[in-house]
Amino acid sequence: MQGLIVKIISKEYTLKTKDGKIISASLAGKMRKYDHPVCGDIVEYEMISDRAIIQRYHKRKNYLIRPNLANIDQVLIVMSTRDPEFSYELCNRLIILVEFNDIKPLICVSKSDLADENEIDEIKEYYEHMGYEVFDTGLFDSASFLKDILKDKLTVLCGQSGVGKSTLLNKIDPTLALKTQAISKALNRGKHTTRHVELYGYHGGYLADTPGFSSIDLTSVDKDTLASHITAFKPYIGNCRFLDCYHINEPDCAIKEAVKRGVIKESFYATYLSLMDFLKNENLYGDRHRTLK
Ligand SMILES: Nc1nc2c(ncn2[C@@H]2O[C@H](COP(=O)(O)OP(=O)(O)O)[C@@H](O)[C@H]2O)c(=O)[nH]1
Ligand SMILES: [Mg+2]
Ligand SMILES: [Zn+2]
Repeated sequence: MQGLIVKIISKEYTLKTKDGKIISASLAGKMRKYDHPVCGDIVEYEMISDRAIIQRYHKRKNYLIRPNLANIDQVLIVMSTRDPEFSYELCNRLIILVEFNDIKPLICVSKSDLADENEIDEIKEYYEHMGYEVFDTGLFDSASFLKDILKDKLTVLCGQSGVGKSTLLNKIDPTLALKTQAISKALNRGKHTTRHVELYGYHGGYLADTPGFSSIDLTSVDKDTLASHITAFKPYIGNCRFLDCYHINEPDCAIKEAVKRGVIKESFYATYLSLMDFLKNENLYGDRHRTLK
């Protein structure tokens, strides 16, 4: 029988079954020595004397270490115009990390009432021009766009504290805002507490909140393939003189040409360069220190 893992607290797994029931389950003994399933995993379970026992998990579409989740459809990056101030640099880094993990990024510019229209248009133009979807929302908006975005999808919400994530969720479902708030607090207790991830059902899909910006892990990012995952770069991949071009200082680089022509924004490319620099020097930092600050 099949189920989706929606919550894990130590060895206790909570599954949503195919017919919509919520049940608890544990891992089969044979699974304990291997890679454990995580929230978002589709699992096969058997009923063994009234207890659901997870036998295996299905092949994953993608996987994040922190937050520990699988099969994510999209990450909604919430960035406010003010308090805190909009940062292209942070937004770019998140986009690139999300895309490296084969997840679709969506950008939500919040607190649009605190900036003038030109500024919002500039942000939208910047990202839309490179192929990304951008939404904006302010104090007086209903945020109904969010309902459509979340429908039938597993969405991870991320963004610095104070950008307006809870406010946004409150507008579409106050219980959702409360639930994700509780988890953020639990997650922020201390750096080394076990992270408990939970998926909240909404509109046929699921939502997971993340505690903060620095929590997306870099451990899986690979400098050899990073560029080919980036939407803004994709139209130019394969057009460089060298097949193994890193798009840094090689001659006849199609990415650098696109930056010159302004079709890839210079500051976006600069974020790519700083990430590559970080990855190239990773041995200096040590493998366990790859979470981007
Ligand atoms: N002016 C304005 N303030 C907002 C907006 N959204 C949220 N806020 C305020 O920003 C603060 C942080 O919001 P909150 O939803 O708790 O942020 P979170 O930490 O991302 O969940 C609160 O004081 C909100 O009232 C907005 O669209 N416009
Ligand atoms: Mg909040
Ligand atoms: Zn190149």
